[in-house]
Amino acid sequence: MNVLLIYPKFPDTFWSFKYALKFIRKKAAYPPLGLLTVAAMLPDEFERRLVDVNVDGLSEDDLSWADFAFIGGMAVQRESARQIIARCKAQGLKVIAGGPLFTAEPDAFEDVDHLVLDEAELTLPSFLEDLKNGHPQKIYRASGFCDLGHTPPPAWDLVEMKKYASMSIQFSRGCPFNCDFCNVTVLFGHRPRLKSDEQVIAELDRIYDAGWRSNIFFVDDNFIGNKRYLKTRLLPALIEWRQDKKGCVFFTEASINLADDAELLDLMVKAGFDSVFIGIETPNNDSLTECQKIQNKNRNLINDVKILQRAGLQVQGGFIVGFDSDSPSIFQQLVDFIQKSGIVTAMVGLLQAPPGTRLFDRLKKDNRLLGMTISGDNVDGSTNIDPKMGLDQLMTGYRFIMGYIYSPRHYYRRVKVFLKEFGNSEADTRIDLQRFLAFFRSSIRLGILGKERFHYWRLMTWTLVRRPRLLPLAITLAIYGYHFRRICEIHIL
Ligand code: B12
Ligand code: SF4
Repeated sequence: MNVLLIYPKFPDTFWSFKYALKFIRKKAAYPPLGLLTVAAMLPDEFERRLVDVNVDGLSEDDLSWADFAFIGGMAVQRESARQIIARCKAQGLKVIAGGPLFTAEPDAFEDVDHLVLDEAELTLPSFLEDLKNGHPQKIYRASGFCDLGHTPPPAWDLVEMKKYASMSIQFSRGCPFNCDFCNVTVLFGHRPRLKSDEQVIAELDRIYDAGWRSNIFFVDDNFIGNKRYLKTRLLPALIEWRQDKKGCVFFTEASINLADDAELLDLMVKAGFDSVFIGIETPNNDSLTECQKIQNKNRNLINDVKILQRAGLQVQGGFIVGFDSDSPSIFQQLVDFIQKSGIVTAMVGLLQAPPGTRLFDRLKKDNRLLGMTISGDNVDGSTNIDPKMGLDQLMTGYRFIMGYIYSPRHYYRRVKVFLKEFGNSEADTRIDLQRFLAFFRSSIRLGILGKERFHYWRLMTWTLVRRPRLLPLAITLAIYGYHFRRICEIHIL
């Protein structure tokens, strides 16, 4: 049995990092961890090949080799997934699909032969059993959530790591909070489920033994969902693991209450974390109440961000505009917040209602949904909601925010605010060949040809004089800025 695992293409979005990846000659930011995990669950007698369309073409040879195509992905990959399914069907392949896109929208994929939905740990065994017995069903669903203690390590032998900017690992799924626009708790539950520290270390060993010496993304919904386990088991194990390792630094996603726990913060930095993505959403307390993001309420959010930055974590932030409680003053308020906080990577999106969320149900009842699905890209200025302030005003305000925060002048100013604040992290600050080449290419593209050239050299000079250790980071952020600006120019402004 030959199984071809196919990961559809990401369009050019904020998250694709397309324009930044060119500077470091990488094809994609992250490998398809879901498909690699599924691959590891297939019986040994199955031959497996992986084609990540973001790094390699899907060839006729691949298609004619395969008996089955296993396709996974998220909503933003919808169009590419459709095209791939059509090609596979034209070739006579049986198509098996799973992962977030298909789990959220199974009815939209009539032509898929077998929809193996929810967590594969729960549904794949029944499909494989039925396949063996010759009567596989159209759809497999699970009612509960799996125990991650039984999830096998991803099949890393199927990817060429050097084509990616970062590797990925998952420690937990689920989140203890309950924000009404978020489908994480619908998909993965409230009680964070964990892999053991032994499992995580074994996965890291595989990645390291395969030669990887760079960024590793802990793709958890909320890394700090179980603080006790982190403090007593995982972080001490990571600290020990890193002692004789080179080059590996971690980043993850967490909730803002990380700023309240100095011990946890200290352990994370010692364990090698140098950045964290946080859903800040809005400085408007009424909007936080509206969406039930209670953990962000009644706090000095800028101060919280500074605590994290001083401790040695770069904070990337997710922001949303378009809540019912937002008045037109929110646009300026948000811009001021972002500039002051020194959150360089600020992902601002319009409020969207993903199917399955409480927000979706509420707006559906009120007849305020403009569409039953979301685009899947939270930074493209689209929404399926009829906003209270009116779509035109919201879009004008949104364009103002994006134009402002990603203009060279304000972007580079923000980088400096951040670099001034950034404490000592375990960040890898060596100037290796890849970094040297990135500097060389950025000097030409941004420092000579780019309209940001003045800001670019001013930042590099300032960093060299005041924070020389952070020069590689300044270069990386300049390159990110170029990517964000290009995406804004093409899709939003
Ligand atoms: C890492 C990640 C990313 C990475 C992507 C890396 C990559 N190349 O895949 C980045 C940062 C780029 C990203 C971006 C976004 N993401 Co994202 N992301 C995640 C995250 C946190 C982890 C994904 C992961 O690797 N999980 C680990 C693997 C093991 O799990 P898995 O992929 O779900 O696979 C399991 C099952 O789904 C299933 N499965 C998966 N594939 C297949 C295939 C087959 C054939 C079968 C049978 C089963 C199967 O089996 C696996 C084992 O159980 C998830 C949340 C989560 N907990 O999964 C969100 C998630 C996938 N992202 C989501 C969203 C919405 C986004 C963004 C819009 C931003 C945002 N708001 O978060 C952007 C969109 C991208 C863009 N604009 O380009 C949603 C997807 C919703 C949907 N319906 O598609 C999720 C579920 C989070 C959420 N908010 O609910 N994301
Ligand atoms: S804290 Fe983040 S992951 Fe958890 S429910 Fe809220 S938005 Fe979703």
